[in-house]
Parts: sequence; C-alpha cells; structure tokens
Amino acid sequence: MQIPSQESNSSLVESSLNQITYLHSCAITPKIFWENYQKPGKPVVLTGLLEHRPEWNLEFLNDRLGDRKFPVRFYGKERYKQDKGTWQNIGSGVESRSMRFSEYAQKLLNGEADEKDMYLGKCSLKNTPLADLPQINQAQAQIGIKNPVTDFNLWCGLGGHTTCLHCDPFDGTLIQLYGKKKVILFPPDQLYNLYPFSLINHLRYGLKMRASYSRVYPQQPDFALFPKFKEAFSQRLEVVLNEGEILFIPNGWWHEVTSLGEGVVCSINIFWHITPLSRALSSWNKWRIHLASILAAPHILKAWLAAIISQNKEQKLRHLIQRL
Ligand SMILES: O=C(O)CCC(=O)C(=O)O
Repeated sequence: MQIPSQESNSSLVESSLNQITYLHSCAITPKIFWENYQKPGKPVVLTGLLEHRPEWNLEFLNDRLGDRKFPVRFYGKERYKQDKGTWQNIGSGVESRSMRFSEYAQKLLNGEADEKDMYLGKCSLKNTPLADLPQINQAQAQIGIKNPVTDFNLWCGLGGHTTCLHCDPFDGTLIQLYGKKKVILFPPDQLYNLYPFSLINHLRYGLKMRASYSRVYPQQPDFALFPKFKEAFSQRLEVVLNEGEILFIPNGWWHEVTSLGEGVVCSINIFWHITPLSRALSSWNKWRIHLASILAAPHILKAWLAAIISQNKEQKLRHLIQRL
C-alpha cells in the first residue's frame, strides 16, 4: 500500500512511505515539529539527526553495561503461536530474570536468547554510563520536545522478536540505534477495532495482563475471528525504522514493533508528557490505561510490600517501577 501523504506545507523536506511522514533534520525546527506533529498528535519519522553517533553494537553495549543487572524477559518461542486470549501475562508482565548485561550478551551470542525469545525490554539507563547521551539530547533540543516522564529505556534483543500491539499513556520517541525494526501503527480512534484486552483483567492479574494490549496479530490478521479489525487494518501505517532514525509515537497510537534481521537489534526510547494538555485530557486511550492501573492497585500494593521486605529490596522496587 503506497499512498503518498498530502502535506499542505510544501516547504518541509518530506517524503512518504506507506503514509508515514519522513522529516529530514535540515527541515526540523521546534516550531515545525510542534505545529505539524506534536500538537495534532501525528506520528513522524525524523531522519538525519544522529549522524555522528557511536555504533551501538553488542561490544559497545557490553563495554558500557556489562556489569549492570537488568530484568530480561523470557517470552518463549511458542507464545506468538497461541491465541492471545489464553495468555496470563503480557509485555512487562511476562516472566523475567535479573542478570548482568554480560550474561545476556553471552546468551545473545550462543543461541539461548533466540531459543527462548529473551528480550531486554524497557530497561531504564538511569545511573549507568549511558544515562547521559549528549547527541540524543541535542537531537531532542532540535525537535523541541520537553518534559520527559521517564529516563532513556533500552530495548535490545535479536531479530525476530516482536513487542506485540499496544499503546502507551504518554507520547514516546523510539530511537533506532543498531539494526532495524518494523513498526506497524494504528490511529487512536481504532481502539475497539483492535480488540483490546478488557479492563477487568487487571482485577485478576494486576499489571501482568494489560488493557493497553490488543488481541490481534497485525502480521497474521484473522478477519473471521476479529471482523472489526478489517477497518483498523486498512488504516495502518507501516515503517521500517533504520539506524539513526527517530519515530515519534504520539499517545494513543497503537504500535507493534518487530526486530528485523538475524543479529542484535538495539533501540532506546523515552516517554514525554503530552502537550497540549487538551490532547491528553481528551485521550480515552490514556484514561483507560490509568483506570487499569487503579483496578490493579491491590496487586501493585502487594508487590510493593513484598519488595520492601525482601532482601533484594532495591532491585525489586526498581523492577516494580519499570512495570508501571
Ligand atoms: O522496541 C520495542 O520493542 C518496543 C518499543 C515501544 O513499544 C515504544 O517505544 O513505545
């Protein structure tokens, strides 16, 4: 599906692929980003902002993070062959094990990570040698985006891993640093055509199951089981995110992210408070996620109590915060 986007402002240096807009660094100013993308909540791929970055390969990561511990998620190869309706955990709720990055790197190299579909997802880089990233901060200043909700988070695994279809309660920027990722996006108003998990799940499973995840597989659509998905599918945007590119994912835009190729693929992301406030206040996708957290509150409280009496208090609390 190759439909060129209809940008009214022809002075922008843009080209389009599968409807997503590409904006090159020579045309990016805070005003252009704000007017055309942040204010209306429209996804865009920003290119040319990270030309002189280091290569974020496994050697680079292991050198900076080798002795740091992170929760590594074990998805298992069978997961994506199953009906998502049978799952009892999802996203950051899947079983994870804390390990040093050097141990994870070993598993990426020796095939174990591939065999068990292990993924280092949404791991905060706070208090690590990669916490401060001047080039990325400079790129963010050129975009003009402000008020982060989180620190930089690392997402690192092997080609073939999929972070399945979900939406986030904040705006996000996904920064591709090594290898490529395919991202499929759906507009916020397609919420119920994407068959989201019910809010009620949070009463039973806490944050292990999420109403912010969809039951459909966009890469293997089953229109007989999910007939309303046909409409959402016709509105999807697809992008292959290359090294050095930044994808702006506004709040409420559902997205599925697949690492491409066979080797290591690495990105970082960061979440931002939504501006203008009116876009935040009018986002049902956002309020639905906050409502889900309220329903999960007894489970969160229980996990918090377990963490503060545990011997690994600091680590457990860090993992809990990462899940929120
Ligand atoms: O890279 C990934 O696996 C997922 C990233 C993501 O969901 C995000 O940036 O919001």
